[in-house]
Amino acid sequence: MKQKIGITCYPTVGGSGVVATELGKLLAEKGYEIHFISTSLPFRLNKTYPNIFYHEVEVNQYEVFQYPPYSLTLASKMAEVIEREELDILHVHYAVPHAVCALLAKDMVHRDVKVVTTLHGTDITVLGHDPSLRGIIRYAIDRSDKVTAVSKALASQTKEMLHISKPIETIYNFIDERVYRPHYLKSELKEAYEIKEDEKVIIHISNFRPVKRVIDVVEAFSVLQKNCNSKLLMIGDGPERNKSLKRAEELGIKDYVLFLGNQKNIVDYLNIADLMFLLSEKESFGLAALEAMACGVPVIGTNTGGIPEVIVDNQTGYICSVGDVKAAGESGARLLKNKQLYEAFSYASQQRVEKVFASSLIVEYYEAVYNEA
Ligand code: GMT
Repeated sequence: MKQKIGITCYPTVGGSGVVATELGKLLAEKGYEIHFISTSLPFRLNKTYPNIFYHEVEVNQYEVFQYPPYSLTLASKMAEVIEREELDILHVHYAVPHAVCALLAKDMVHRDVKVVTTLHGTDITVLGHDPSLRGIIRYAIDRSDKVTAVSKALASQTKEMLHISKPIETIYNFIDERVYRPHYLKSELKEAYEIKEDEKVIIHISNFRPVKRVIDVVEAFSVLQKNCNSKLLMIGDGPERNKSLKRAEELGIKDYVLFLGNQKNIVDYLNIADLMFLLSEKESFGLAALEAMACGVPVIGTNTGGIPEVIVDNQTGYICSVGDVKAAGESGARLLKNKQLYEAFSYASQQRVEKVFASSLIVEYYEAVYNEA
């Protein structure tokens, strides 16, 4: 019989929530019983599945607490669901607080549930530097039955930073290839945005946090734009949006940069794009790059975290140093102007997704982890 699996993630927009939800959906399609335990319905859970259940964690504010007790409420809900639904596995995304909550829940119940923790980055690359949290992150990793990380870079960084000897298995992000593929609706959507037929489309998709270096994206585009007739689509929203808009004004390229905010049908935008910029200073994997590559869009990325494990330099895109906007812009323009080279990169991008990041492969890796646990 297939295991019963509880999944906890941040259900709002974000790569980790996407990976957790898509994994739950694919496991459900393979016959597993899946129980999402989170504060709201994961946003990608957009279809009905008879074997997917959702257990809401209701975090209340009490006068006696200065802060709402999210972690305690979650641990308590996890314990309740483990016992009532007879879960075999709790797969939690993020070491803090989710793995800590899962370990607490495991301790509360009379059932040998196994805890599988997936590290997505921020818990290590940001929180791991905080001396007040290092101990609890190390505890969460050491006590989990199995730990996975979304890139080799993240796995080794975690081991080094936190002095962890426990094996951390790398399982890459994946995409649903039924959704992320070339659609060829280029001309209609381009027209809707008044992008001319011969103009190239550069795309950036992120949450506009400072680590994403969206100002670099605008600056790199400004270099590219000098050599190649093009427009930049900035998709997403976050703290650096206004600064990047201001930078576009300063550089005199405001009319060529379209800030579209958060969008649902990302695949449609990827299908009018010719090139993606992902110029982060920290990025444990870069799911947005993978989604672009699946649609045949080469990516220019930075030499940081897991990005070089996704983009093969000089084959599916280019890798440049963090902050080197000149190299990013110039290599982008060169690629877009060489039709033959561009087509080879586009094809190689799709091939790489099929061979290395296919959802069927990645789901099997997670199943093996569950069985080992
Ligand atoms: O990129 C973000 O800021 C969102 C973050 C998240 O928690 O969803 O994404 C992280 O997890 C994704 C899924 O594993 C990775 O593809 C992203 O690279 C990673 N983000 C960072 O490391 C900054």
